[in-house]
Amino acid sequence: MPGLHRAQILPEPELPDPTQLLAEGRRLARTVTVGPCPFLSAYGVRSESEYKRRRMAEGAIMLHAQFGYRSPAKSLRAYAEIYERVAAAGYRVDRYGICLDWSMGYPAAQRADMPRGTGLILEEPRDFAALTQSAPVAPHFGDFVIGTPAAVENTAAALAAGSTSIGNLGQYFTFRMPRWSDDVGTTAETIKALALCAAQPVEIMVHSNLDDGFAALFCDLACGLGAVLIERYIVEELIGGHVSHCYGHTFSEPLTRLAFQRALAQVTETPGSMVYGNTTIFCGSEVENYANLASYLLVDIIAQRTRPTGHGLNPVPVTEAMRIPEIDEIVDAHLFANRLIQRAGGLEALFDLEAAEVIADRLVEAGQRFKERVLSGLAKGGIDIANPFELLLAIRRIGAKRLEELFGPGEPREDVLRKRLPVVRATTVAALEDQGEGVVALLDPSDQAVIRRAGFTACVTCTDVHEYGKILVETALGRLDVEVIDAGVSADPDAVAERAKVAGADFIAVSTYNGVALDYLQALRQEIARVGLNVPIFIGGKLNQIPEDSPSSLPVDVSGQLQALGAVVCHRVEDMLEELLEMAKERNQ
Ligand code: B12
Repeated sequence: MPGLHRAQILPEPELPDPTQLLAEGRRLARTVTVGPCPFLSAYGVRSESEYKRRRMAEGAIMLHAQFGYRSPAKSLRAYAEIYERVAAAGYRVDRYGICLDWSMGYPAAQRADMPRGTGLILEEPRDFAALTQSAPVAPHFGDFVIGTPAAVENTAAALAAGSTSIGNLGQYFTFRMPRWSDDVGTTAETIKALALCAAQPVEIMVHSNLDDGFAALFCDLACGLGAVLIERYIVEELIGGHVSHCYGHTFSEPLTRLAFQRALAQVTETPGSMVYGNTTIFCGSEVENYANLASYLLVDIIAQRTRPTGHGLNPVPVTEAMRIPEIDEIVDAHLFANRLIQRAGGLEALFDLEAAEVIADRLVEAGQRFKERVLSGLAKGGIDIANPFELLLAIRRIGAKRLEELFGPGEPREDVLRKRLPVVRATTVAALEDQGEGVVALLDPSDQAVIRRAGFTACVTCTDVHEYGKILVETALGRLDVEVIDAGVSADPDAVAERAKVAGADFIAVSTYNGVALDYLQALRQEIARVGLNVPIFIGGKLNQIPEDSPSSLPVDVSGQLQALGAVVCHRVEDMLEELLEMAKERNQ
């Protein structure tokens, strides 16, 4: 097996000393502690994990609501109103996941000049506290806190606001802040923040959303469970904290969704933060999305009833694939979920739950092998696996695809993705590949041949962590013998332009989701002009942005403006293929 070499992964002659970073985080814990909030006082608990354990013992199913509007006033209203309206109907919201904007990952002092997305921006620590004072619901600061350049300041603000569930370690591995290349600094801040949590006198759940991290990109679900074990090793064994895992976005297959929960129950005692809604199955029809919602919630209800793991259930509003859900829509989803919990009583007797246990055992066994192979492979390559700094940075730099290729527990097989037969097949990446092939198959074979003959080179990229659109585009182009130059994920416009220039690309394909479409395209056009390139740009994904002067603070569609700037706007991959066919006909003449 080809190995890894330190010089390629960590070429720096010197890296920060983890002992000092850990000491700094622990020192900070003398002054930064968990502040009061209505949730902790109303239930008489010191932390959310204490509350979760109590509710698990009572056999209660907990519920999670997710929101974070650009307008702080609207977010404050949501914090109070969702709780009140759900309570008025006789139900309870246990926790709120606060959807901070991704620009919150920049240190506050540098944030003003950086790009921003569509979520909530809290300027001061007191803004964190104002939010959590609005209702007795557990505040979960699950994104853009731990794992970012602003990890320490955001963790301190979250703790002081009474939050005892803070993330997102998953994001550390995959997310790169635009215009921020200092991964050494980001890792140092992450270690300090982890130590600050670990040194608290109460249990802080370091939240990791596996789908935000590598799990969404593995082809073998066993690697996802292996990631849990590796994160436990780093946070619990090396740093002395507690890590709490969230899964769900991409877990569309009922049996493996249930099996993964069972596997988590086998390998961890820390309650789970939440099980996320299966957002990837949501479509453009609200009515049909009620069926989607019920399909995954039922699995999660049965999972918690028969083996409580503390995960809050997340009823995703039926409008989520179309827009950022409104307060009313979040309340509706909760009323639906609570009624479903009542109606699902006794349903478990109809299922063969043992089938999930069998898969869970396979996940645990193969996940452990993945963890051991990763750690021993890194050690052989010269990485100090007792040093959390080196381990975190090395894993982040190697990335999901290579880790799986090198250390996946499946049998080697040349003809499959990642060159290994998955122990338990993860469905998302495989489904995208099938979808890509399907799109190409819709083209007339003679048109396919025309595109193949043109011998195009494409530079493909995405502007943020959302990588599925990019994978889909790459698959379709690959099937048409277009040479794909991978300009990476969360790629800055200048790097994309350089890459396209060096590769002699005939066109650039951009997938974008984080509400930056217009700014990104403008910057990319400037950069390709700077390097002296004049090629078409195809752009697809979520083509929206919050206008500078918007009173509503909601993103609006910018397709028309993108088109006016000369981009080929693609609502489907087919739109790009039609245009490529015309380009190919011209070239082949
Ligand atoms: C999957 C998903 C994720 C996954 C991504 C996993 C991964 N590694 O890729 C995870 C869980 C990580 C994630 C995280 C977040 N997400 Co998200 N996510 C989604 C979701 C559910 C699906 C998007 C997707 O990948 N679809 C699959 C693609 C293949 O299908 P499609 O989108 O329909 O695309 C079609 C075309 O557009 C075309 N296409 C796409 N790109 C391109 C490019 C070209 C060149 C061409 C030709 C065609 C093309 O191909 C498809 C088929 O025709 C959407 C909601 C939704 N249902 O759309 C939210 C959504 C995109 N996310 C959103 C947000 C806000 C986030 C977060 C910022 C939330 C947070 N605060 O943490 C984080 C981002 C974190 C970060 N680090 O940036 C918002 C964006 C809001 C906006 N812009 O208005 C959305 C819309 C949800 C919502 N309604 O609020 N997310």
